[in-house]
Amino acid sequence: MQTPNDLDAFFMPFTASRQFRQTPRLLASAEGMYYKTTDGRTVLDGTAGLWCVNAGHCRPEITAAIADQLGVLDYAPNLQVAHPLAFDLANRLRAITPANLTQAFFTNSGSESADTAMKIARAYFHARGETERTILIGRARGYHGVNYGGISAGGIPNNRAAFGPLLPDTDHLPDTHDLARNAFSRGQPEHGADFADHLEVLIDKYGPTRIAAVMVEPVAGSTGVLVPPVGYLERLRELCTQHGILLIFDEVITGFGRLGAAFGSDYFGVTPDIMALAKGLTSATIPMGAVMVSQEIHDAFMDGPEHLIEFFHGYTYSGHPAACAAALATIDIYERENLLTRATELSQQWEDGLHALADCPHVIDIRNIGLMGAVELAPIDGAPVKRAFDAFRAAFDKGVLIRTTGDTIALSPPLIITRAEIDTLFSTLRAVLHEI
Ligand code: PXG
Ligand code: PLP
Repeated sequence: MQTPNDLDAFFMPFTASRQFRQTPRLLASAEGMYYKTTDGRTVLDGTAGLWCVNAGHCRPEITAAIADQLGVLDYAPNLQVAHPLAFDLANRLRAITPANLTQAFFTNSGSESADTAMKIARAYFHARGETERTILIGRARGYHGVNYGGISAGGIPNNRAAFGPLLPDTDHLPDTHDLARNAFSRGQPEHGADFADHLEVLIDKYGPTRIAAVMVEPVAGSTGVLVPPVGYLERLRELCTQHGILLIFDEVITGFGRLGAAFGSDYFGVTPDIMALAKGLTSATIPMGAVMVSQEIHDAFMDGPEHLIEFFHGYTYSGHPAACAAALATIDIYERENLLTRATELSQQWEDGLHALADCPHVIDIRNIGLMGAVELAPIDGAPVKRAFDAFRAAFDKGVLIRTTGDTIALSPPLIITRAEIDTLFSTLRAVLHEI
């Protein structure tokens, strides 16, 4: 593959693009745990692409399923007509997600899943005649994609600052990051279940009948792997149930084995009313997301004359045949290779290897859960973000892809990673931290 000689026409997502165009990093191909660059170098994928290539790259069973499907039925709408694979996939998801989640709505990304989840929550209360319940509560440092619902409920300042006014009737819980009490926790931090109690402050502020839903990531990923304190998610669930508020888990990252259980909900033993999925659903081969809802939520829509549309929402590509084929083949691999629980076997080595970096320069916190990890660095005075970005570039030059957010390095390899590759990942990171 030729390196493009004019990089100007592509308006790049979330990129320091002027810097990028001076020293482009271009990926040409991938297999298993590795990318190959356009200049022929091999790069170990420490981030599963963007937290999404859970089954590893270019798995022949998935790519063949997609190719075969495209040769048989390239596209069919699922509006008023439909195709069988969408039902097959919905049934498959019903079987592997928590038992109370029974219907799947299909989207094309995590952003669409997050916005769809919020729309379902509001429309559910609308259908029940509780028309005052419109407020959507997210969390500081939460990431729910980049559409207007997602950035309104989300809590990442840079993703919100330039785009206002945002959606009204949104508010936020505080984030659970507490360096003073919890730095260098292994797994779930001990302190901070009480951060959930802030929901009571919001219920007091708005009144008991105004809040429709609380949406959180079970583990906040994009903001730098914030692991929920022991008891926190349980407390949120309890308060939501007590006050008639729907609990939405955004499992776009934590779904499909990232923590060592099929879903974060299974890992923590806390069940939401609505679950947003994407990324690992197709191991990122074809863009696809899904929103799982409970029978009760689904049934609230099944009212009125039978010839009328029940939910005025949907995408041209909801349940696209190639995406359904990709998802079904991906779930086959997850089940055949026990990938959804594989992180459990590797998590002790992962935790030990990661926390061994605590003696490296600049490190102020290390966090881990399942096959997610974060190394938080002290910012350079007057130049926040630069230190982690220097680490990213140095790691790439040494043949390892990591992800950075703020001054935190985030890691989330494909679930097929070997023990030797985990060692390589951390020894490279050690060298990087001593070099920058
Ligand atoms: N919810 C969560 C929890 C996510 O992590 C989305 C929604 C949005 O998904 P889409 O498919 O619309 O991107 C995400 C996506 C990063 C990074 O730097 C993370 C994501 C996307 C881009 C960058 O960590 N997560
Ligand atoms: N914009 C226009 C003009 C459209 O006609 C449509 C869909 O028909 C959309 C946006 C939405 O596109 P999608 O369904 O792919 O999200």
